[in-house]
Amino acid sequence: MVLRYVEDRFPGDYMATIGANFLVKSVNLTLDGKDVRVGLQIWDLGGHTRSTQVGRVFFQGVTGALLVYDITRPDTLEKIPLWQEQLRKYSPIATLYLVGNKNDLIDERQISTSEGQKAQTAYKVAHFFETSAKTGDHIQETFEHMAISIIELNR
Ligand SMILES: Nc1nc2c(ncn2[C@@H]2O[C@H](COP(=O)(O)OP(=O)(O)OP(=O)(O)O)[C@@H](O)[C@H]2O)c(=O)[nH]1
Ligand SMILES: [Mg+2]
Repeated sequence: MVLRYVEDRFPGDYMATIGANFLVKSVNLTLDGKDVRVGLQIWDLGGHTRSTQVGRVFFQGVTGALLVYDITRPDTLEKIPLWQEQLRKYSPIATLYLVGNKNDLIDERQISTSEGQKAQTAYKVAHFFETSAKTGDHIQETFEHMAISIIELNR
């Protein structure tokens, strides 16, 4: 998702994120009808980061987070509360998004949109999106919705 958003590419082969990657992007956003230029600092955490000693370093000072699950794999949705717990502990003010990714995999879908929304309510996450890093569906919308929410909440 981050590569699709920042570099507009989708490498087909799986490369597990070791530790974390840090990316930056400058974007023009519209706030109160005015165009503003905003610098985004994005940490992409590997799936193993949560349970490590250094994990805490990445969670501190976070202003917003996308909690991403795979709509074809229920186990990934089940792990969301564990990530949430870390974020609430170290960054209580972070604006959270529940994101169901891979919505291009229509035949393999195991979590419906309404089940995703139910999880959003159950987990008390502020926002919900479904995306595809492969097709680009709702990628820009999700990141920029978060950027605008963060700015609005922190001014
Ligand atoms: N069809 C489809 N495949 C995707 C999509 N997003 C990611 N993938 C594939 O799913 C696999 C895992 O994607 P990653 O983005 O590396 O997953 P990750 O959550 O960063 O994994 P870790 O870094 O190990 O935590 C890769 O093979 C991707 O090509 C998507 O939207 N649609
Ligand atoms: Mg990764």
